[in-house]
Amino acid sequence: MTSKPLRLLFVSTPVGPLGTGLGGGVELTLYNIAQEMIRRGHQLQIVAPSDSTWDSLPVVQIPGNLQIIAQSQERTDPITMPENSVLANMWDYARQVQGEYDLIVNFAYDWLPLYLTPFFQRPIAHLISMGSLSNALDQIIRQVATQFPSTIGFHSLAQAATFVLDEQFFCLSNGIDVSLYEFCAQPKQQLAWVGRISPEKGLEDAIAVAQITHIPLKIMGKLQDKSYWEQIRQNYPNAPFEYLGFLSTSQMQQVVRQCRALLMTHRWVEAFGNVAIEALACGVPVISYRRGGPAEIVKDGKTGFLVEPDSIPGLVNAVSRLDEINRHTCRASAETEFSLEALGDRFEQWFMEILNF
Ligand code: HBI
Repeated sequence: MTSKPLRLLFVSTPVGPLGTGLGGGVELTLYNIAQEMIRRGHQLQIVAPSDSTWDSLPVVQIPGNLQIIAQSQERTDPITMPENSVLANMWDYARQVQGEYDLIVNFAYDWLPLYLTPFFQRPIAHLISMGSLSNALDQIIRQVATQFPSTIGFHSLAQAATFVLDEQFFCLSNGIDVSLYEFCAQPKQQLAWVGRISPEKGLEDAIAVAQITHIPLKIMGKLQDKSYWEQIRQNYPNAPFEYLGFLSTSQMQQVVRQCRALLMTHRWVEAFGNVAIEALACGVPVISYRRGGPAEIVKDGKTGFLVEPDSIPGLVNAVSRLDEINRHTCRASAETEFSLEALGDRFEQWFMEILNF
């Protein structure tokens, strides 16, 4: 606990209202850390796009047009802003109320809040939720890291490394409410894949594993790229897989906990991999490409297996070794390293560093 309660303003991602799954992993992170900060006695206000459905937390809903998702743009694309931008509107609101808060926390992976930092009277902590995708964003992140040391926060060292920063940054890892996940000792003969269905997540490799091993694959997550999904279905007409849609955390963990393993087949440097710690919390081993955040979460041979990136034979071999993993070890690693308690400690440490406590 910091010496005194902090007054915190959390400004959400502009790609979708909270509760729709459009915000991907950063939505879950925001929810978890907001809950934990309130539990610790801090005052909290969340600012998010209209139609957010988080009734259990204090959300100011801001109208305006959503931002294009950064991963759909080219590295050299100029920064784009729609007319009546919800991102601009959220930050205009933050400007107006900043005097009521000790610290503002930015959850958007966007240029504007970073550029606005020196214009604000209150410090802004930036949680960067993905690896490097855009030259313009990389540059403004480096600029803020230089001008405002330790205000840039990442989820993993691999993610931070994609930005080539000399300056100081803070590594938060991530965390979940482990009590929402139920341990399962005796899984069914099935595998899980959870994530936004979009090319950077490499779903086709997991389906190839299902085809080769004849182990049914349960797919969960937001169907973000329909043409990509149709392409996969055409390429693997007979593979044993079932798409269950975008499920709530409790519905998702009900399915994942009964699986022999979670497969992580991402093409890009996954900033962290929330689904990995969610699976571990259910006692489910994680088989992941040795790439990005999951490589800092999975203990190879202990809580799952790290596989040579993009190697389907590597994934298949790891599936054949699953009986070497003790499912209790998976649960224990979630409880010690990735609990809300552990996450809250890291965020408070970050806030105190920024506020020079
Ligand atoms: N794109 N422009 C933009 N802004 C975001 O905040 C954003 C995004 N794409 C994906 C995303 N956030 C989240 O799904 C990931 O950070 C987890």
